Amino acid sequence: MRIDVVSIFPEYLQALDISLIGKARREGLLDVRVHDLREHTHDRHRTVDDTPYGGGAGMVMKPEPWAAALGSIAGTTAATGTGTPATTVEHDGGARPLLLVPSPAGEVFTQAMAQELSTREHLVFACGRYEGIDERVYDFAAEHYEVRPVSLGDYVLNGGEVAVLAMVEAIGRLVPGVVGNPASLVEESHSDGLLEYPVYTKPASWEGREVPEVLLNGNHGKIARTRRLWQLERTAARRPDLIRALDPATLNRHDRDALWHAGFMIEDGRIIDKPADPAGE
Ligand code: 6GU
Repeated sequence: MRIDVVSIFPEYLQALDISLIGKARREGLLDVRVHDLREHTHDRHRTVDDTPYGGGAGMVMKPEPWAAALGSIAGTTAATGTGTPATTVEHDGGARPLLLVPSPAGEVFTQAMAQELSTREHLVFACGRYEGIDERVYDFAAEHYEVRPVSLGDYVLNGGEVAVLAMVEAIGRLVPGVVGNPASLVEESHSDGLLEYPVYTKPASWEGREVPEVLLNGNHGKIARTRRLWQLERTAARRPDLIRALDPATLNRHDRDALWHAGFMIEDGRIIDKPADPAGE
């Protein structure tokens, strides 16, 4: 998989040299290329921003450097600014690369999205700073890319770089060969719509705290059922929104029983909150 990242702070992306993603790059599984947006400026100050039309706080990223950077990555000649239409050179993979634009105004990035993106040939990330990138850049980019604004969640970062680190790690680890033991991708949080069950290691007794007995006696059927129960209990307590989003058809009798005890019920093929008990027990 090829991943290009465009940023005015390429040093931020140095974290992609280390750990699992760094190793995958050295092994040739991930071809990650970081680009400095300022390389695509032509003035002495290497200007990438300007004041917003219509007024308002902060600065907006200028379109020309973005067009040049994204155009060159897409294998095209960027618009010249003289009215000459861009000359399109066919992208090698056939399918257009995907341009992911980190933004708190984007669609929320999820494990399901990471799964989908991990099958793509070429991802490009455009890290905005300041109040954002001139909106016309997205329209321009749509001639060469499939454009998708993505958000990590409902909070604001100063720029896209930290979000790209998170997304490249989430996507890259799903690329075949990047994680040594693929089984570890199966039983982790969000892979089945639930949070992961709690895990324990030696010693069995530590600081007066015991590892749950069921894990010690080798009854693997019972362990699997207990772990599933723990997943449902933990998800109900921490992320009731994920419980409500489950398909009841995927739940067995034990699951339904656990969810009943956690305050949920199934009605008309949907999982809903159990009404408060009027007797008030
Ligand atoms: Cl992806 N970018 C920025 N700048 N802020 C964010 C975000 C992304 N996700 C949440 N907040």
